[in-house]
Amino acid sequence: MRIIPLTKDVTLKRSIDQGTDAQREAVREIITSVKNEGDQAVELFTKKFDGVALSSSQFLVSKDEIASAYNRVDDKTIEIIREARDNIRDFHGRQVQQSWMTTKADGTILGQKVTPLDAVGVYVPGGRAAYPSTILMNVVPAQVAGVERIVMVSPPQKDGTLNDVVLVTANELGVEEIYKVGGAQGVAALAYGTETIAPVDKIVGPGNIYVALAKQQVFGTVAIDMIAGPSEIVVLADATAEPSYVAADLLSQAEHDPMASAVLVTNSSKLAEAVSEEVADQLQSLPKKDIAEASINDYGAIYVADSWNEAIAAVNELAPEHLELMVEGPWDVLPQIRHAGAIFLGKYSSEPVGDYFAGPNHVLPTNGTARFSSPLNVEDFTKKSSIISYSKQAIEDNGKKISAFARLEGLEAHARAVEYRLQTQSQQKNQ
Ligand code: HSO
Ligand code: ZN
Repeated sequence: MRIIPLTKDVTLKRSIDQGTDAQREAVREIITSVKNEGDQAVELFTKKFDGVALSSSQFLVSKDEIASAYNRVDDKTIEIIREARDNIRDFHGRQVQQSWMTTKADGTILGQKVTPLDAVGVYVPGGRAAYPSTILMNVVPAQVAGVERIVMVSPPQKDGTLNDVVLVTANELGVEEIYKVGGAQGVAALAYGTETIAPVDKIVGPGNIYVALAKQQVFGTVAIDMIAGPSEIVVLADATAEPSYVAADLLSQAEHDPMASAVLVTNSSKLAEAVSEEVADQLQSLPKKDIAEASINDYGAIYVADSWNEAIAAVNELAPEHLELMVEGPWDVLPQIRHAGAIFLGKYSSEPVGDYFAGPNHVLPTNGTARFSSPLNVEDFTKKSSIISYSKQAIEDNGKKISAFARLEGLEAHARAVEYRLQTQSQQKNQ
């Protein structure tokens, strides 16, 4: 791994696929067809892109399909999924926001009413990227928020089925509406609805470039989550860190994607050397060696800082998706960290602990967006309404100010609407 002296202008080499004009145009056409022709268009695109002829009556996964998936997934796996689900539920349960009201001395009541979204669609990618952990991370917060209708869509395999573990995970969450529909056509079906798929209010979940572009294009008709870039990890380590742990954690994210970025920031050149060697060693035996190696070579780096303060500044500059603090006193460092999607403290908090099991969400801001955004959370599946109940006393005390404000903006009807309330009963009758 490259060892680079830390200079002031440290950047995490990142790249996100923005798509080409041709891809954007292709997605636009797919969306328009689904919007206009519904199921018929979805059938056509499923045949064309997934290579399987499903009629719309076969889109919905049946109870039999779920039952048969259970036959091929072992009990241990199901137990682990359940335990992870429960941990994630527990954590997200703490995020629930209550509606609130406040009463003023003049009798005015103001408040904020929190309401879950009615319907949410979760996109689950096909193939090897159909991560059951990601299903948990997207569905659980929606359920905790109180969303009544949660729909999953996922591209069918060539034999017209979905991955067994995907079905089992969905069932363990109680998701009953699962459609074997994917790609841009799946996103369009969720956004506009078809004869068999009722539209949703928000679409979340990862997908390939066509899915990402489709989500961007239906945004406004529905809400969407953030468009995630390749995985990122920054390890901030001092001389006390265990090199094999640091290397293993860097590789854990490098194996996600050739464009994933794994970076070590340290003030110890001894550690830098040791981690560099460990990474090279550990790489050799990884099944996904090619991917991890490409990521490490093209996007990986070890930065050696002259001072600890410079190291911290670099981390904040990078604003990584995942940050590990493998330092002697991680809790003392925490207050200095301003920008990171998830922060892992101490040598036992390996990043995959958060990917699967601890409870916090693994859908995190990438590409420097941790500067201004947060992990996927319960609030993402709710919205708020303001509550205003003005009292007679309050309108009498403040009405003139309000109508004056309205006239300041040249809005006479606004002013009069308020002034109607200021007139006595008899005045109103005489008008
Ligand atoms: N580290 C990935 C999430 C993931 N890892 C899913 C394993 N499965 C992005 O945060
Ligand atoms: Zn991961």
